[in-house]
Amino acid sequence: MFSRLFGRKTPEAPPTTQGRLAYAVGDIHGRLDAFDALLHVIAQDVLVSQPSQQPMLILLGDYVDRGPASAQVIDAILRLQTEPAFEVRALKGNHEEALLQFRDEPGFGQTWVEHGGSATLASYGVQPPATRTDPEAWETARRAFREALPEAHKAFFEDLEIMITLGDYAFVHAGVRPGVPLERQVERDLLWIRAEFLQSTAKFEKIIVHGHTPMEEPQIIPGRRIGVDTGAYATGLLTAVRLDDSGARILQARAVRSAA
Ligand SMILES: [Mn+2]
Repeated sequence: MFSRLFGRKTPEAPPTTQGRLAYAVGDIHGRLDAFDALLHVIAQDVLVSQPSQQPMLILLGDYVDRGPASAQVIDAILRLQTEPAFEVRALKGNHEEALLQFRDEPGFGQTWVEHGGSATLASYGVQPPATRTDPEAWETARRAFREALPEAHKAFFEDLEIMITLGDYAFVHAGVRPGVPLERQVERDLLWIRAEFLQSTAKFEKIIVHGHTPMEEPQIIPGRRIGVDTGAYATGLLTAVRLDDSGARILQARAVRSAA
């Protein structure tokens, strides 16, 4: 009788995080002010939640470019990694890929600055070339950037993850290619994909938690995906999703001084 009672399938069982409390944070893009504000909101939530295990803080990538404090955001993440409050896991975004590409290829600088790289260079105290088409000036800037990049930052950028899984969730920067198993996904798609992923109706293996494509409102599409990029570099509004075995809930914070 009990087996019949308990064996009954719950029709709407929420997806599981295997008992963990986890927070996934959207694209920070150099907005240390918004990141600090959101960390405060998350810390308050942890206090109320009283998790039995260390909560996870999953950062969805695009820490640098566009906003004014890229290097300082990396410092803040490195500091969090030394503290016991969270298990910090950091994903690689396409902007971290661009930073590493410029470090190795000065010719890429011209493309990088079109996507916000000047702000990153400035945050490391490096002046981008006045003439963007001058290869020698770019080589000079690249050398200066390599010298300005602290060893810990270099290791941070090189060791970023491309996918994190937890229970029924998979965390990536941009999305996944529909129809391809998670274990066969390629880095290029995980860091860059947009429309093919966002517009897909194919079934994904897990619920995909992602950033990369800014939206006015975070998106929770039950059983499919959760998008939390709210364009913090322009809006000052940074978004996280809080996940545990009871489901998903959005947490947000706005920087005190918004650029919008
Ligand atoms: Mn991105």
